[in-house]
Amino acid sequence: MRNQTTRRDVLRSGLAVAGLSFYGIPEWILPVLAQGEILVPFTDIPESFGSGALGPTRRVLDIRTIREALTSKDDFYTIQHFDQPDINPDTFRLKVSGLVERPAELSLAQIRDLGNEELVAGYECSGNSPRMMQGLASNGRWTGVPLQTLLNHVGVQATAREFVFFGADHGEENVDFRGTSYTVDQHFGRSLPRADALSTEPFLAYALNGEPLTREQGFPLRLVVPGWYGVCNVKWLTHVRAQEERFLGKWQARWYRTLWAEEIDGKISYHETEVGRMRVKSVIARVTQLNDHYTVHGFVLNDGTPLRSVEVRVNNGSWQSATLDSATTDKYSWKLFKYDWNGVTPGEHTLVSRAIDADGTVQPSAEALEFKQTGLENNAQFPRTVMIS
Ligand SMILES: Nc1nc2c(c(=O)[nH]1)N[C@H]1C(S)=C(S)[C@@H](COP(=O)(O)O)O[C@H]1N2
Ligand SMILES: [Mo]
Repeated sequence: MRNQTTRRDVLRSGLAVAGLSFYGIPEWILPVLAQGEILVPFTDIPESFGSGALGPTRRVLDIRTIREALTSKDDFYTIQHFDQPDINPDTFRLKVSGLVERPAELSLAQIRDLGNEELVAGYECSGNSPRMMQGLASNGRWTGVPLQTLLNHVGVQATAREFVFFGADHGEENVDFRGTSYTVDQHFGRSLPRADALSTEPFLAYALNGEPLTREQGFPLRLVVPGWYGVCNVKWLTHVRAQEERFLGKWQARWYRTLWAEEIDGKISYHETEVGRMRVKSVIARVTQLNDHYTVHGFVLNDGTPLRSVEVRVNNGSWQSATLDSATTDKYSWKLFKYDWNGVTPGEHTLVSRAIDADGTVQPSAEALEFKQTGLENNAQFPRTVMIS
């Protein structure tokens, strides 16, 4: 018998689990406003939802409070899988091993001697979504050393194909192999292929916005891979290993994957991809009123491809151009935008934004993203509702 399940049913089935909450339910923090400015209330924020601290070591940014290019260290979202290790900076060493000419163990002072450069980069957790009111995203100015400088310092062998980055944090993990489960202690680890690792972009950061990293941000050293999802930015970085084999650790090969359905010749086929570069996403963060003037504010994150446009649409009208903030033009910074909302009438209104990059990639509508079966990498357009009184 032919399977009668429709394409839509197949696609929907994968979405069923996405409704589960996994971060808890804290309190909203009241956003700070400029003088005279009134925050127009969103009517789409579930009462059960909150931002701020999600327990001692996790934090969501209330995106209605985004006023400046950089997120302060105390607001910067934070998340990780194990406990936050407490690292003594005096005894800290970054180990570089494997297929390098001169394996090394570098102190913090030696790393600082390698370079003192700056990089503005924002990122979001690949699990960021409407459910989290898009608050697993932030933007910072990092100080540190390009990874390339470190790799030149130790000398990379020709056979090195994969570069693995381990954090000091670790815990018991199950590794399943054909019906047998091995419970072993593992460190958080992520990898980059040679071309990406040797590019000028990945960055070893020891400071955020001019101050040493806090413990939750990965003190004393972390990796920042600009344009990639948060998971790639290994915190408490203590070991870089160059190897020939592909790295198949849990956080690389299993936990951070996306299952896609694809229609080929009228048939659905499925494939899985790793979580890597950020998919272009714009988000409306707040709406303000100053006298009778209304402004829609938001941000865009992507893989660093220049943006062609950011657009806002009111009540299913036509897409209108928003203006990008000149304070956020760095390649990997998030881009803040504003839209002057004219002709506002009392009542409830729906606002949505979309970003289009220079390659013509358009931020998808939720419907266009139905081919994505699993919850990560949700860059769908995010309609917001506001009440004008
Ligand atoms: N060592 C280590 N680094 C890690 C993680 C982790 O669990 N351990 N979590 C990753 C994930 S999933 C995200 S979203 C970012 C969050 O970085 P932040 O806390 O600085 O915002 O850290 C990444 N780096
Ligand atoms: Mo994440």
